[in-house]
Amino acid sequence: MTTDTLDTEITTAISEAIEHGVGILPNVLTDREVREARADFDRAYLDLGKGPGEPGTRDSLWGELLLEYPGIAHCFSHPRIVSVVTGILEEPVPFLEKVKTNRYTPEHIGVGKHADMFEFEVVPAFSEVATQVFLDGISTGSGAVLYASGSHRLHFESDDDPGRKSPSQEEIEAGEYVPAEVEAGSVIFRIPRVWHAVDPIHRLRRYVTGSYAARRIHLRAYQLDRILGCRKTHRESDLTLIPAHIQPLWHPDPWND
Ligand SMILES: O=C(O)CCC(=O)C(=O)O
Repeated sequence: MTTDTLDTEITTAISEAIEHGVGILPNVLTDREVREARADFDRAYLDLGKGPGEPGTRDSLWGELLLEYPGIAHCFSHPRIVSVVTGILEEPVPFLEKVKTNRYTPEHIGVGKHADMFEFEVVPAFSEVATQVFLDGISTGSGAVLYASGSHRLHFESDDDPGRKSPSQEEIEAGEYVPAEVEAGSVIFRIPRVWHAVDPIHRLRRYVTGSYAARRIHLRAYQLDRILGCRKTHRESDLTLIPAHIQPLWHPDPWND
């Protein structure tokens, strides 16, 4: 594939995520990288006590222990993934707020319609994006991500509408949803507020997911506790334990003080 094609794929994923709330970057990982990531993923689930997976369950792992598995850590700093995140957030070095993996073991009912939020508050536009690096393909037959195009914008602060309230769960349920389907090794970029759901799952569904934030908006002192909670880590955490390729993304500047 030529450099021009790769650049076009990146700019397309950025503009799709901005317009629709979901953007796709196809075939980011090579077949070999997918195999390595799957092997590390399965090992992490056994090492960290999640077992081989019970039908009907979603098992998540998160925190810096995941970064000890190179096949998983690679999914957070892959240059093409970081390029798309940088473009969406307009942030030269995005802040990797949270690292996580999800495993759905079939048969699983999927996930109901919702938007990711702690409270029904409006937020600054494009201050966060979640990446989903899929290690198994998803399709309308099994585990597609369903989303309501453009719904993320209803949750953004607006100068024209200072008293804006975010939509209710009833409105989210009533949205019009379209499927996102990808092959293993491809990435979905999701603006957390976009309304989304997951189709019923009939095949193993594994992915590695990062939450990236715009430093200029999210790294205010009062949010550090939340970030530390997300990471299950400590302010004193030893940065040298974080792989060198992750460190620039991981380190919040205010901790330099
Ligand atoms: O598994 C997915 O694709 C999305 C899960 C989900 O809805 C969420 O984490 O908010």
